[in-house]
Amino acid sequence: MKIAIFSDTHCGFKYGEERGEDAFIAMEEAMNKSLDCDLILIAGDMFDGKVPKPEVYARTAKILSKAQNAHSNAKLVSADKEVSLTALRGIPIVTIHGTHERRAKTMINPLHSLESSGLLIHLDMNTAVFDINGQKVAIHGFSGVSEKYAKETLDKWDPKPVPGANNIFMFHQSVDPYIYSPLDPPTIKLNELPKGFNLYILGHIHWSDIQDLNGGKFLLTGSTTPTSIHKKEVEQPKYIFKYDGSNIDKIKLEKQRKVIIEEFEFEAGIKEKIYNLLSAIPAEDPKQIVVIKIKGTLPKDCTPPNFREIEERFKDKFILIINKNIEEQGLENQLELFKNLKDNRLSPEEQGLRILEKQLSEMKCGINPNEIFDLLVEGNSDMIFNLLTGKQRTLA
Ligand SMILES: [Mn+2]
Repeated sequence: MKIAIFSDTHCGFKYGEERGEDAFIAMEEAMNKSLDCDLILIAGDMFDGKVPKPEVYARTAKILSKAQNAHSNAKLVSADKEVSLTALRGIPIVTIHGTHERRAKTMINPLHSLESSGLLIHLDMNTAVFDINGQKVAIHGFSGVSEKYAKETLDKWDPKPVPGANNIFMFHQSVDPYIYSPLDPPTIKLNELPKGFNLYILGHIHWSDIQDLNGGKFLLTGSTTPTSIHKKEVEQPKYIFKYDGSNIDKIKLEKQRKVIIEEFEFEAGIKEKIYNLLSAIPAEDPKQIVVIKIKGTLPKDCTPPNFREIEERFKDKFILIINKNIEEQGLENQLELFKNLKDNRLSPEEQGLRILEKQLSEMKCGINPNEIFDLLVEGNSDMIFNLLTGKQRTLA
């Protein structure tokens, strides 16, 4: 058997901007390199947003549809959900949704839409069993849930390996020690994952890793494209992976921009230092992404430095990202909300969810904030009002 695995393609990331094509280029390369496999597994965050633009949706769908014209030896044996025959044409694609696509349970997310279009199988606490050349493979998919509820949701589902099959557990969460944001701590630990699986596949974290776990393998896929750029992911290439039932092969993605991260302490003459560094790096095609991180404290009564000139001067040579993390003296106690957003890059949605959680718990309200938050975001406030006032008892 040959199973292709990748994750976090983030289609739609910076769509319409200079880096807007990168996610599609990487996903197309990942897909082309997967076309000699029997199954393709995508571990979440295929899209960068919950409601992708029709342009983004169409381009992603077109890339996925390549699998339907390729050959596969995989035959569906059973599934605990309805699977359309169309999704089984060519190489079946099995996915879960990630943090970026997650919407309230009662809503349609973009993976549901792709499944309705017959392009893939979307697992949300579901298991699909395939036969590949007489060998059984069971894919158990745990789509992304809010970190706070991950452990209790997983315990409740309690997936069990299918006897006689090669069992793959695919999920998209922070798992101790693989943590995306310290502000959003995981409730699942690596050594507490359900036992008895041959392969554990984790998306979500954008750098990759492979280790032994529970007598099988653990694969952290990493992303196919950099979004918010972590130092760790810059140190390694981007990959897709191929699993033969026991071993994992790494296949490097070639069509990547080079990413350079340089850190500076805020001090006199900093602009000149940055200017000299940027002048010394030779230009490349495609343009490199250069991330300049500036740390330090700005003396009182000193105007914050302006890097517009530098950005303007090098905009044709690099994609330049200047992160100014300079604190002004006396302003250390910045608003917590602002600081959290800035330092941890929590989306406004995650931040909003946190506020709602806090308010509901102060009200001693038993409603799961995670379930109603997306309804609120979508403007479904009447239903929420009725729920909170007791006029309505269930979400349906
Ligand atoms: Mn992601």
